[in-house]
Amino acid sequence: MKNVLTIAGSDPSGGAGAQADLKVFDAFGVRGLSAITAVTAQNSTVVRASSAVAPALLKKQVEALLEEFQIDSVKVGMLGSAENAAEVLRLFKKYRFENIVLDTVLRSTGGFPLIGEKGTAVIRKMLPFVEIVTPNISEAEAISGTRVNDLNGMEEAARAIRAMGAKNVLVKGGHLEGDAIDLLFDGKRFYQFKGKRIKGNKGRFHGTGCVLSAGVAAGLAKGLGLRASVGAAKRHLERVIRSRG
Ligand code: PXL
Repeated sequence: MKNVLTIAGSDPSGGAGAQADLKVFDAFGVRGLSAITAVTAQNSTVVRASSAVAPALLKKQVEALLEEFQIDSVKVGMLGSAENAAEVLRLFKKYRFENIVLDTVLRSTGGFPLIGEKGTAVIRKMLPFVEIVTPNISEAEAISGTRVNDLNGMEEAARAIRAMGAKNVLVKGGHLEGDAIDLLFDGKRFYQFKGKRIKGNKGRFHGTGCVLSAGVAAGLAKGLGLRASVGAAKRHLERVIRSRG
C-alpha cells in the first residue's frame, strides 16, 4: 500500500484540513498519515479560533512517521504559523520528499486569516521543493504579486509562480465568474480542467482546496502521473461536494 502524508491543520467539522485529507486518502486506497500543524475551532461555516502547535512537536510527528513508513507523497495544507512553515521547509530540505503537493492555504473560505505575511514568504521558499502547487485565484495573486481577473491573468500568475521554482502550477479558477476552469502549467503547456459549477450553500463547502490537493497527492503516490492525478482529484471533489449536499 502506498503511504501519503498530510501536513495540515485540524478541522473538527471534517470538511477541511487533515480530517478531510484522510477521508480522501481512504477513498483513493492509500494509507493516510497526518502531522497536525494547528488546531482550529470551527464548524462548517465559521472558524472561531486557531492555535499552531510548537514547531518541535510538528517535527516529531513527521519524524516518528518516517521511522516506520516510506512516504510516497506529501500534501501540505494549513501551516498555522510562520515558524511551522519554516520547520516544514527544513524537513523538505532534510528529507527531500518525493511528490510534494503544496496547497497554499492563506485564508479560510470565510476569510479567516490562517497564516500571516511572514508565513506567506516562507511558503514562497517552499516552491522549489514541490511537484505541484495549487493556489486559488487570491492565493495566486498573493504569491505572485500579479492581479488575476480572467484566464489570461491565471496564465500569467502560473508563469510567475513557476518561475519561483514550482515544477507544476495548478491555478484554481473556481472563484472567477463563469465556468470553473482550473489551469495546469507544466512549464511547457497549459492544460484546462473544466468543472461543472455545482450549486449549493457556499459555507458548507469549505475545504474544497484540501480535498482537491489531497486527491492529487494520492494519485501521485499511486503513480498516476500529474495530469491523471489532477483529473482524478477533480472527479473525486465533485463526488464529495455532491454527497455533502
Ligand atoms: O480550506 C482551508 C483550510 C485548511 N485547513 C484547515 C482549515 C481550513 C479552512 O478553514 O480550517 C484546518
